[in-house]
Amino acid sequence: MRIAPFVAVGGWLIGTAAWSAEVQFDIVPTSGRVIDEAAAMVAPPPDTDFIDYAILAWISDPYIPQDDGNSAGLAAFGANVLTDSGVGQPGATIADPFTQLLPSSGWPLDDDLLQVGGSQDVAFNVMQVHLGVGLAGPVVVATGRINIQGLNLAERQVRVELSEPMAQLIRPVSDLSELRDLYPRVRPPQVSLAALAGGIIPGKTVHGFIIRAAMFDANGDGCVDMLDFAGPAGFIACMTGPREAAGFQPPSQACLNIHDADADGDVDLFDFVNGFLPAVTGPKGSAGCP
Ligand SMILES: [Ca+2]
Ligand SMILES: [Ca+2]
Ligand SMILES: [Ca+2]
Repeated sequence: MRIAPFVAVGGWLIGTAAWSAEVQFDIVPTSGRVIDEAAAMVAPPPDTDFIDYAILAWISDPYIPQDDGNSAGLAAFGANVLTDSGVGQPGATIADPFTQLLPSSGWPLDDDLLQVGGSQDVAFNVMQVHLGVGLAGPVVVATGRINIQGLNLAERQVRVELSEPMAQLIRPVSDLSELRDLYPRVRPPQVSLAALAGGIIPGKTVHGFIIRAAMFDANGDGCVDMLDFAGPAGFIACMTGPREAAGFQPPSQACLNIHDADADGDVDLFDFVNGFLPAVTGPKGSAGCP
């Protein structure tokens, strides 16, 4: 975990009372195959070097005065993307309607991306501000890819998460004189926009995701078939028999990750009958695994 200070763009209007609302953030995979929805686990397709992701943000429990719902929303965001992949990561891309807050849209430090951030240009392009962003539900604020090149995901899973998320909100202005005080040189017609950015508030992260090999798919082709039974790293190669048996030798971690259906530390007949067999799809291109 690394701490990175949030860098605000010069000219931002800070100093008004923070609008009381909470902003949540999550990072979700947008490619690969979801193998456990609840645990947010994704298995990459074979022969791929990247898993795509999106960073989402949304305003929860907002205090929005009636009639002012359209003059609020997300003005800016920032977060770090952390992974334990151990390989260098590419930068992220900021999504509309935000523009890059920082010179780089993600500075890699080892395998982490620091300060992925974007902002609406509230101070300088008042007329172009998009209101309501993040109010109705999660919006994509940035996209990117996690590099998994050369990683053996059967041996080790890769965690992807956000840290230090921060947000700045556009908040409704009930009294136009408040805006005139803050923008003394802005002409009256522009002041009628009645929205301004409040202070920076810390966001809350939801869960992130895990990249790992799919159960029983030893060769990572997305199907479970004879190749995964009898081939390299297949069920036969990993089979140890029950851990209660005399002379039991534990299998490798990779074997456990892929073939130990009941997570009891062995690969035995129970795992075959209750895990592997029900998971069989047939070979790639067959009806069970198109
Ligand atoms: Ca397979
Ligand atoms: Ca067992
Ligand atoms: Ca087992």
